[in-house]
Amino acid sequence: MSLGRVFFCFVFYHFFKTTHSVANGNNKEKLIVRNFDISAKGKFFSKPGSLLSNQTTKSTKECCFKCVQNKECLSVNTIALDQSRCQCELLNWAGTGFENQLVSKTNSRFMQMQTSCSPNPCQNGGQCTVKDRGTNYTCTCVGRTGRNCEEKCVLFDFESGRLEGWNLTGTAFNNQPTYGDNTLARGKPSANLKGKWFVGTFEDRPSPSHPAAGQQGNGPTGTATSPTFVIRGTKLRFLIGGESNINTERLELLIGGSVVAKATSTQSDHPMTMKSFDVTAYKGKEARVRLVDMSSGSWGLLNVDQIEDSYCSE
Ligand SMILES: *[C@@H]1O[C@H](CO)[C@@H](O)[C@H](O)[C@H]1NC(C)=O
Ligand SMILES: *[C@@H]1O[C@H](CO)[C@@H](O)[C@H](O)[C@H]1NC(C)=O
Ligand SMILES: *[C@@H]1O[C@H](CO)[C@@H](O)[C@H](O)[C@H]1NC(C)=O
Ligand SMILES: [Ca+2]
Ligand SMILES: [Ca+2]
Repeated sequence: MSLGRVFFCFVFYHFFKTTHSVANGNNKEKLIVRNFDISAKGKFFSKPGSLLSNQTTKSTKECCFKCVQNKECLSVNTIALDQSRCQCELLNWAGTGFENQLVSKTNSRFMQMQTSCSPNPCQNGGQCTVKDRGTNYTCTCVGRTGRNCEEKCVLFDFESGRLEGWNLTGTAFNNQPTYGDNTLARGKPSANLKGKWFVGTFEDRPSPSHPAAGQQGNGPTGTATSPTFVIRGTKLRFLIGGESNINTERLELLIGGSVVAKATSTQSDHPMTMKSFDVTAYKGKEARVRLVDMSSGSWGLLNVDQIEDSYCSE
């Protein structure tokens, strides 16, 4: 990504604002400065529908100047023809992710006017495309959402190895999350975790340096309430396993402190399976999930992992 690297073509442009009446001789004159960044050398930008005009200018700078004068223009291709002439293409496109639209050509340059995409406001690998003549932008996000791709769709995957911001009661969740496939390490079926960590209230392996197969057993009970998040999509998905008993082992969705949905494991077993809640009615609302282990008896355990909002795959 070379945006914002080199300011090559500074254009000072006298702009005569003609909204004031000529009669009072009070035309406002503004000095507009436009910087162009070299986005690619030895290559030009080629995207159907982006070419505004094609002309010959004396210099690269003159080409930039033509661009500034054209209200639709956001970038230029210049191709040096000889010492005193260059082919100047005015383009209506600017943004990031242009690399796969470039064509190699000797003595050519693709330069973009500085816009609201430079520097790229889209986070987490999102691509920026300008709109409203460069004064605004839209982000195309990958696995994220929000205006600047700042919001996660994977809400809780426990991959930090800590229950950061979770509110615990009782003792069942004190040693959570669990590192690795600890049920498998105990000679039981795989927990079917995603990544390296999950929450398993029978397990006791709170770090890689704790021995595999460590267990706290069915005895501990308690709850773990997540930090708040905003519901974006139509579904809240999660992996859930352990005892199949909604009264004692469950995952709850809380809105404004009230339980609006709850789920338990499909069968009393360790492997987690994907379940989901339809959350269409709660779009835009703040929510939390609460994990509940209220049993000390046989199969009194809950496994949970990968709690995600479906928004990014809709
Ligand atoms: C632009 O003009 C040049 C001559 O200056 C010409 O060679 C080229 O084919 C033109 N390109 C397009 C896309 O019209
Ligand atoms: C830019 O566009 C967004 C919508 O995509 C809008 O909410 C925002 O107000 C716009 N900003 C400006 C400065 O026009
Ligand atoms: C944690 O939960 C308890 C019990 O519901 C509550 O009293 C307390 O305020 C909560 N703390 C935080 C930081 O949310
Ligand atoms: Ca995980
Ligand atoms: Ca328990």
